[in-house]
Amino acid sequence: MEKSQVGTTLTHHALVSQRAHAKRTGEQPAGDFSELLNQIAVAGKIISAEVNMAGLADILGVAGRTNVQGEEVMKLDVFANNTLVEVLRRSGHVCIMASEEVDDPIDVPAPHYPGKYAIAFDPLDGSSNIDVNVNIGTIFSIHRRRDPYGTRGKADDLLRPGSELAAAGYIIYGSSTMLVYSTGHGVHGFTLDPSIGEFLLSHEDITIPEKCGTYSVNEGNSSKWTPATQKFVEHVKAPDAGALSGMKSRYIGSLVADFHRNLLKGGIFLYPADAETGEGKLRLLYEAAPLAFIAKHAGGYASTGHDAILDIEPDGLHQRVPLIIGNRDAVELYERRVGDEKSGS
Ligand code: AHM
Ligand code: MG
Repeated sequence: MEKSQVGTTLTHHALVSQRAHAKRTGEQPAGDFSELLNQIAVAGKIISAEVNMAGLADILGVAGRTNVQGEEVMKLDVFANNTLVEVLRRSGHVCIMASEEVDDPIDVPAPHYPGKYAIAFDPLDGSSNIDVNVNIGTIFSIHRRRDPYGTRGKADDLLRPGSELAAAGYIIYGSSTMLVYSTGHGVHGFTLDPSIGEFLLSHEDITIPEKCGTYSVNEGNSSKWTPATQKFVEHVKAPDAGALSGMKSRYIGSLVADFHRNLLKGGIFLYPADAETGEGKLRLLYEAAPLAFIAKHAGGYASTGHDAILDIEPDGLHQRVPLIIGNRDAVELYERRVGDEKSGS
């Protein structure tokens, strides 16, 4: 994209991409997706402002506390959820939503126009880090509704494999606020310029670096790992065990932050299956699938160890999966370790 002195705003970038999509598919460019992304960015700016105020406003993740004006204040993850629901409901571009914070699908009742997209989000990922001023983020995934002329969306519009996603992304609230998204044509990052309140293109066409130099896993859980995970981690941290060894360890405990670092620097993140239950911790629709979509379009890969994350047919909105994500060669090595374990070699 052409560079200009004022920078490329997210809105402009999305409009240009949508026109390119329309040209490829022969559809009329309606601008709906750009407007939807713009509304996600608006919600992100509101959440970002609240996150930055958290320490001052004394709302550090504790529900039911009162602020200095004596008003009851909302827990930050509840605030983020309510902001997204309200902004997206009014956007006119969403027919149904699902949130990690809410048990059931979130309807878009009249008078709001039921738009053509279904959206799932983790409003504030890494919430255990809220109280300690560590990066947290919002993750979102977007499907085109199945029935373009239906009146209301259905949960089925969301219960689909990640390979069918129209777009996905995340907003990270860190030393600066960044929005990263993909519609399947590159992964692009925008940094919020607080002085003008705009997300400006800062990372065009992100590709994960070839060298996978970092592994990110909660090693405190190692006693609950399968032998395949244990072998894999032993290998990557061994100083000189050949390819994909000698990695350094970095674990923040905020998926969005761990993923973002590995995306920019090269690395593999693991939240593997618990050996006893076979289950992972992270949610397919709100965390694994959107980040798997981003990883794929940046040249990386995501797997449970058995299956590609993007191929999984969800069996429920809140389904959990093991998540191994990052550089393709490293994730494939993990899959081979799981395969060896299965075959007894
Ligand atoms: P959350 O959605 O409740 O914040 O939980 C998900 C978080 C991820 O951000 C992070 O990768 C993981 O949980 C960390 O879990 P653990 O503390 O078990 O290592
Ligand atoms: Mg989360």
